[in-house]
Amino acid sequence: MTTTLDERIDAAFVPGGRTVASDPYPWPFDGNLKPQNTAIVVIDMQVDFCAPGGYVDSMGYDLSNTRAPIAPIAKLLEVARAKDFTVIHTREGHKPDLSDLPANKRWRSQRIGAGIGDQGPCGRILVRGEPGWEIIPELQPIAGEPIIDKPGKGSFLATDFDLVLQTKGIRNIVLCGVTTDVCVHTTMRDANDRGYECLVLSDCTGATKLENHLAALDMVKMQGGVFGAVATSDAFIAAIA
Ligand code: C5J
Repeated sequence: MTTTLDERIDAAFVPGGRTVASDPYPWPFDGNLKPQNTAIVVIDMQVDFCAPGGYVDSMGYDLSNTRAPIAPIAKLLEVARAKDFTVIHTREGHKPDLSDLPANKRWRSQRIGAGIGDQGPCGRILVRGEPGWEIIPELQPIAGEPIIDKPGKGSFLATDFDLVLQTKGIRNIVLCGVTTDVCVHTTMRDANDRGYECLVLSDCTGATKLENHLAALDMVKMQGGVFGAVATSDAFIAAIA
């Protein structure tokens, strides 16, 4: 039996369901928010992006922008873990032989004085196994939380991210981490195209420049929520409490 799109939307709707106070619509669209179908995805909270001596620091950017989400994410994870939500972490990094590092990515980073694969204060920049590639101590994964190692900006390319989400029955994704305009956005856009319902937490994300963070949040909200919705972590916590 075939069903129309309207019938599928009606069927997905949970009467009296749970939503987060978010912009531009109460998220998720159908009120179907449960620990069993929702993952908190923490993108690239690594030394290279958030700590002194890492990649972002070597490029000369103000670390306060990428460190701002640390405390809100820590608080969110405490609540989400207590409520049995799935938590997934990602790490951007390349193989030690750099066989998965595109030549243009290396060239551009060398040009700005932070060559990916080159030696820096925290080991070889964005190379798997190096101190700079590790997740920061404040946001260490706990036992059982999947870690997705990705060579690119998005979390789906050359990883088993989609398989992990599908296997766990996840259809809502709550995005945290850095950087809002690069890896968070690339992951969100790809997830959105695949039909995942995305929520970006404004205080749990950060970019290398505040204006870019704000612009990236704004982009989500265009066209009625072209990529999903934006909320604060307090709003999300209130909805799941
Ligand atoms: C970047 C990321 N900005 N995690 N990576 O190169 O956003």
